[in-house]
Order: sequence, then structure tokens, then C-alpha cells
Amino acid sequence: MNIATPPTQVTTHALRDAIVRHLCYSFGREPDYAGTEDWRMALSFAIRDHIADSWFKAAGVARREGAKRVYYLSMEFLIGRLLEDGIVNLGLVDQARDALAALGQDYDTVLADEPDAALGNGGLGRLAACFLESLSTLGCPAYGYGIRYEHGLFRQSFQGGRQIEAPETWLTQRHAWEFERPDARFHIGFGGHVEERDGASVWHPGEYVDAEAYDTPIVGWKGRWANTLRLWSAKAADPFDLPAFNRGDFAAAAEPEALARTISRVLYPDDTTEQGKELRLKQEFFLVAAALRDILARFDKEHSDIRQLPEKVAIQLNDTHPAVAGPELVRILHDERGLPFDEAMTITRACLSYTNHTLLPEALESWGEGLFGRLLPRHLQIVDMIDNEHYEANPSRTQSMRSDHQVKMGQLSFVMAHKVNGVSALHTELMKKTVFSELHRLHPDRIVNQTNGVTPRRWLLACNPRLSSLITDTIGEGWVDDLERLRELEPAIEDAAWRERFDAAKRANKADLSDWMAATQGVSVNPDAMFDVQIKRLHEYKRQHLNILETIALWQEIKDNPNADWTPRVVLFAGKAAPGYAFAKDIIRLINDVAEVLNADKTTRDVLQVLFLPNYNVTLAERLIPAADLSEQISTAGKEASGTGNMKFALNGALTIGTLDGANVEIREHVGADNFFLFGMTASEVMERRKIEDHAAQAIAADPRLARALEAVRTGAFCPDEPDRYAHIAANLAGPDYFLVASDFADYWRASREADAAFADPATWTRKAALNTARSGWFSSDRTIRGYMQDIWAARSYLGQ
Ligand code: 26Y
Repeated sequence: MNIATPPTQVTTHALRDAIVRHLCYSFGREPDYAGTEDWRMALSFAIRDHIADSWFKAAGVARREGAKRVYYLSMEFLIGRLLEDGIVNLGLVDQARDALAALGQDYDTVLADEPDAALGNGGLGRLAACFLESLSTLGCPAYGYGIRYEHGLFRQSFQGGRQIEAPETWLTQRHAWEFERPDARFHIGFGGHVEERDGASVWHPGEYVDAEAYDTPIVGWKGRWANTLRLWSAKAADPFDLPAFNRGDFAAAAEPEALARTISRVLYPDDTTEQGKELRLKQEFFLVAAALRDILARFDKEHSDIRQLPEKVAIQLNDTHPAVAGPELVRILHDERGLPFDEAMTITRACLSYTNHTLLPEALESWGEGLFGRLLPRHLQIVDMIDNEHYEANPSRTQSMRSDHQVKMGQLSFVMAHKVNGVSALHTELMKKTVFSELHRLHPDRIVNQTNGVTPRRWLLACNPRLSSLITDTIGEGWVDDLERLRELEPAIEDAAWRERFDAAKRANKADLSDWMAATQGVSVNPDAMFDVQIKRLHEYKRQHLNILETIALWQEIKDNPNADWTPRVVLFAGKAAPGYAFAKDIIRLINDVAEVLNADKTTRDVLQVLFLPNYNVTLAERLIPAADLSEQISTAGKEASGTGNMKFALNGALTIGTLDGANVEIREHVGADNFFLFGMTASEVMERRKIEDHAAQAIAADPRLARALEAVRTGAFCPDEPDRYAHIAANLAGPDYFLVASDFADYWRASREADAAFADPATWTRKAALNTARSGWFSSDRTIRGYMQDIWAARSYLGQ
């Protein structure tokens, strides 16, 4: 096979020729008649050719070496745009920019044409995408398995301040990265019955849907390795009902196709409540069944003894969503391949491991046994066998996977995994003490921690070229795949001239963001103000309402005393609320209403502005994070499993204002307590505080600022046309206030004013900001993946083989 020149040696000239060749011969367009999308596709194909070379080489090495593969099963991959990622990782930024310029095209315009693939809700999906990139950077043979949703996360807009959801249509634009694999297609069964024959059980599904693979190569740093993201698309097993068609019943003829396709039609848009939707369980089994068949087919090609499976296969469950992998693999090994049940269990457990991403009770999946048994009758039997086997040894059943006529996916995952991990140190400790306390007592070595990380290629090198060049100028480019080397910046931080360069990079990023907001939102903001940013899914535990309450209180105080020396602030929000989560949607509307009033207030708007940017996605995050001064990580302690946005901000030189929650704890340890604005109760103080019945009323009575801000919300100061619009929010915060907004308010205010004072002293601020960058190296997802490879997967790198 002819492998092309190593990517880093690609010349501008060669790349330009490749672009033109693809434009003409892959897309049938002459350069003079090509539009931006044509150029984007042609450039993508030219880049993809080089990625494919790394990809073939990597696959060849893995096959030749009979390598152990890591399989990351996830219902979500929030990959965002891929073109810049590919260009940056291949080291072809200058060549691509120059080649396009030579063709009369603007690089940034062409890159901006790519749709943002939002096949995920938030943190869990984005983590999966960072992990794939790190697995490739580290040369660990791996596949991501997911679903090729036709519609990703909904598109968000605002009407009268309210969130409006519209379907996301990434696939209607041309997508450059995937290869359809008609030969990788499996029949997936659902329903039917179980037949007992000669002491064995045979599942006869009542219906079938086909899973067809689409492969996207994911290239690592310097193109040294590329792994595969394999997404399954649902197709009708029997595409067409010919007799119906011949009868003239065309709708009935097309029905099998339409029914089958609903499985991969939309991403489940809810990261809070499990509504027991049958379709969701179908999606989960569809992913798992297709992935396991694929994994076993690859194993069978390379090996003959199924008992070797754990030596060659590591399967990671990204939360409980793919948890039916446990019973499904046991079913295949026992029912189909004839291994004794015990042995099937041992092999399965040795292959599987499970990551927990939340302790929120409402987000822990469980299925009614009626639904589960109807859709997966044999699996329900196997779940009961697993449960019995497990509890024969351990008679107490308080954390059983089978209670209240439910199948509990968290417990099932725990029992079927050889390792179970949390995603930050605090979260892992809380797992041991709360949801999994009994199982942890039975299996004290099973729970391990792997604190999350983010890929520095996307989240610093690509999204923040100004800061990246300063870093590379200062310490060389070794930091890109050895992020802890950012520590080498520390001596430079003591140099005032260097700090000025750091500052200039941040200032230019902020100016870019201001220009973009003026152009797209029609709002102009002061780029010298502090950019105070909270971007994440809307949820009461994340407490966007704490932020807006504090902003209201600040506005009221500025109005009282407009001539005082206020630190100018631009408070930015972005994030989507689950369509069925009314309270979260009301918080969005409140923030938009507050923004309207504040931004129109001539006495305050020079020092305080508020903006909620619509349609938060990966691309918007890449724009906002490099321009942020202050990162809001203000969840109720004990509720945010880790957070990963918090890491991206620190890495890009923003200071965190935050609680001791999730990975904030570790970020503060790394960057230093002086460079972090800490406030609020600890997780254990939170639990104590909740025992006080009128905790909110007490907090409000003790804090006139809070009382006044809440009163403004309650009486409709921001919505005079409908004064009681937010009365329920005020009532909640004055009453049950489960997330302790009122109780943390006073300390949040204090920390916020400390941030103001620090920002007013630029030399000090810049030093703190730069120290955040220098000391965030540990939060690379390369470090996280090394941890999984060692502690969970027993997998290795094949770089240089
Ligand atoms: C049950 C179902 C509808 C569901 C779907 C999505 C449940 C949960 C989710 C998503 C959870 C999620 O994104 N969790 C986040 O995972 C991040 C990566 O580990 C963490 O950083 C973050 O704290 C956590 O909220």
C-alpha cells in the first residue's frame, strides 16, 4: 500500500492541488463556480486523505500486533466541528491557510461553514469526544461506539426571552468525515419470547432492525495515530413491503423503514429526568447489541479461544446508558456460545467497566420490569440470574438491582463491572458513601477515581492561538502533548513584559468576542470590563439563578451609589434547558428579562451588562472560553460530579469563582488557593444545612441585599407587563430552596467583590490568570486516559510500532 508523505511535510502547493482535485473530481465543481461549502468540503477531503493514511497505518499495527482494543460505549459524542481539529493535529494550519488564500478563499470563513455535530447533551458527551482524541494522541487502539442521530441536540433560540427549541439538522448539510460501511451491518432483535429447549434458553425476537456502521476517523496529535468513531444508523431489516406497495398502499409500504429509522432519529434531549421512554431503551439496546456483535466479529477474526476475550477487549460503559451490555454479553457467551453461566459472567465482568457521572437520584436510570421484559425478555431473565448470583454471596438486598419491579441500571452496571469509576476525587468519595455504599462495602477494590480532563489540542492550541503562540514562544511546543510542562511558564510570569503579552492575548480575544457579539447579537460590550462567564446546561444544581440574583443585587447597589468605583463587568450566560424542565426554562427567561432592563439602564450599563447567548454548543464554547476572565463554577457542593468547562477556563487563564464541588476542589489545589475565589458550603455542610427547616428564610432575614434582590424578582421588577411571572422562583428560593441558593448567597457576594477588587489591580490579576494556565496541565485528558489504561483497561500504547 502506498502511504502518502508524512503530513507534516505536506507543502502548501501540494495541499492546494489536492483541494482543487477534490473540488473538481469529488464534488464536480469548477473553482470559479464553487461556494464556501464546496471549498469546505474540498479542503476537508484533502485533509481527510492524510488522516486516512494515519488511520490505515494504525489499524494495520493493531491487527498485526493482535492488540487489545478499548471500546468506549457512549450514547453521546459531542464532537463539534472536526476540520480545524484535523488541520491542527496534522500540523497543517499554515499550509491550509495559505493554500486557501492562493485560491482566493478565507480560511476562517471556510472553517466556520462546518456544522457543529452536537450528538450529545453536555459534559458526558464532550468528555467522550476528548477521550477519543486523547486515545489517538496516545496511540491506544480504540473505538468509540455510538448512535448516528439524524438530529442532535435541539437548536435553541429566544422569543420574548423564552427558549424555543428547533430540530438540529447537522446531517442535511454535507458531512465530510464519515465512511458508510454497508458491510458492517447487523440484525438487532427486540421483543418476542424465550424458548426453553434441552435445558438451554433461546431468544426468538419478535422484530428486527438493522444497524449499519458509519466510521469517522479521529486523528491524534501530529497524525501519529488515528482511531475510529463508529456510529450506528438504524435501517429497516425488511426495507420495503412490496405486497402493500403493489396493493397501492404506499404509506404502509414505507412503514417498516420509517419505524426502524426512528431508533436513530433523535438524541434524547434530557439530562435530568428519565421518563421511561421505550424508545430510549430501544436506542440503548440497539447501540449495545450492534457494538458487541462488531467487537466479537473482530475478536473472532484474530483469535480462536473466547476465553481470551478479557485479554483483548476492554469495554467502557459511559454511564449506565449502555448497561444492557452486561446481560447481552452474558447472553451471547452463555446462550449462543455455550459457556457455563458462571464462566460467561466472569468473562463479561473482566471485560466491562463503568463510569458514573452523576449522583442525582433523578438521573439514575431504571426501567419498569414490564417494559424491560417486553422489549428484552431474555435479558430480564439474565438480570435476575445475575442478581441472584450476586446476592447468594451477599444476602443483604438493600441496594439490589431488582426492587420495586424495576431494573436498576446503576446497580447492574456496578455488579457487572470489574472497575467502577467516578470522575473527580470528591465525586468518587461520595459514590462510596452514598449511592453505592453497600456495593462498595462488598467490593471495596472496585471503585476507583479518574478525574476528568480535556484535550489541550482543541481547548487551548486550536481555540486560543494567541495564548498558544505565546506559550510556544516561551517554552517550545512540547506542552501540546505533555501539558504539565506548562509549569515551565512560571518563571516568565514574574516578568512584567511577559505578563503584558499574556494580557494582550486575552485583551485581543475579548475584543474579537465583543465584535462577534456586536455583529450577531446587536449588543456592544466594553472589552475592558471583566468578562464573567457561566456556560453549561441549565440546571437548578448548577445555580444560574444564584448568579443572576447576585447580578440583580449588584445592579441595585450600583444604582444606590452610581459614582462609586465599580469594577465594570459583562455577565455572560449560555446553555440549553431540557425541553421538559420548566423551572430551568423560567430561569433562562428571567435572565433574559433582567438583561433587557439592565442593558437599557443608562446609569449602570457602563459598569454592568448581562447577556444570554443563544444556542450554546462546542463552537460557541471555543469562542467564549479564551475570552473569559472569570469562570463561574457555582454548583451546590456535592452535586456536580466533576465539570470539565471549569478545566477549560483555568487552562485559558480565567480565574474561577467556585464552590468546593466536583473537580473545582482539585483545580484549586493545583492552581493555588490564592488564585481561586472560593465560597460556599462544603458537601457535608450542605447536608447539615438541609436539616434546618427554614434555612432559606433565615438566610434571607440575615442578608438585606439578598432580600431586596429576591423582592425585585418576586414583584416583577423585570417583567412589569406580567408582574408575577417569576413569583414561583422567588417562592422556591424563600421556601424549600433545595439547592441552597439563599444560604450560599452572602458568601458568593463576598467572593464576587473580592474578584472585583482583584480585577481592579491588573498586575495582580494577570499574574493569577497566568498561574492558572501554568498550573492546569494536570487536567489534560491525556493524563486521564493514561489513568484508565493503567488502572482499568490494562491497555497500552502502540506509538512508534
Ligand atoms: C438518563 C439520561 C436521560 C441522561 C442523559 C445524559 C442522564 C445523564 C446525562 C448526562 C450527564 C452528564 O453530562 N453528566 C456530566 O458528566 C460530566 C463528565 O463526567 C461531568 O463533568 C459533569 O459534572 C456531569 O454533570
